[in-house]
Amino acid sequence: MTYSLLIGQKSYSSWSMRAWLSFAPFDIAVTLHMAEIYGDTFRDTVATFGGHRTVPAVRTPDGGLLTDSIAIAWHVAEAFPDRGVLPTDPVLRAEAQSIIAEMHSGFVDLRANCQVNLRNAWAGFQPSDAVLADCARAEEIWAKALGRSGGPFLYGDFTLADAFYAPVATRFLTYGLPMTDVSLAYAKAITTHPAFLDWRADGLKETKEIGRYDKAPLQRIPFPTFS
Ligand SMILES: N[C@@H](CCC(=O)N[C@@H](CS)C(=O)NCC(=O)O)C(=O)O
Repeated sequence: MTYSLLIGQKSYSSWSMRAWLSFAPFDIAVTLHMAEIYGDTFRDTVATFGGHRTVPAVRTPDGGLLTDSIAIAWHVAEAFPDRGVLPTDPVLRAEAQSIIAEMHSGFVDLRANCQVNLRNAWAGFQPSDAVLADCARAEEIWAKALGRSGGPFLYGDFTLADAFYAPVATRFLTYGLPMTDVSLAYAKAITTHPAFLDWRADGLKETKEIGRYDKAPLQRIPFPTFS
């Protein structure tokens, strides 16, 4: 038995991306199941899986149920202590746990105004002061961690902290939000990680757009990619 993970559309579901990146980069086998967020069958699909109203949800091999992304992350950290999912140094580990929790409960204005979209970017987006304040806090967190680790990820190798900040980094790219060179290098590291590339490639095969995430009359431009 492996883990079962219920996700939303890969182009759009930021919380699902976090859950996927809590397994795949650490070589933890997981079977994916799809529920179409904002689709007619969403509630029923989630309920049939055993979840509660939202994705992601995880069924563990021994029958446990996790219905929130931070619970999934903490479970992975507990169940796989030798996979480098969190820093081993106790001080860095505490910091990583703190910034994961901050991401999970915060960045409200960035999340509300800049929905994840891996299909395309938008030209001409004008961020509010509240969005810019969230961006500044993300960049502050990244600059501190990357300055210490030397990158490419927050604690050197990819950890759960990167899983949680991945959809923050992609929002900078989708909305052309101003970013420092350090943040851009981090966004490049995230979006060229093999687990992210697999996720996005699958997302690009999804045909249906989510109308409420459409930013018209802003112009669609290609989502930035890096080699
Ligand atoms: N706090 C939850 C949030 C999950 C969440 O809001 N998921 C969105 C998809 S990205 C969802 O299921 N939306 C559908 C809905 O609310 O009906 C978590 O961390 O897992």
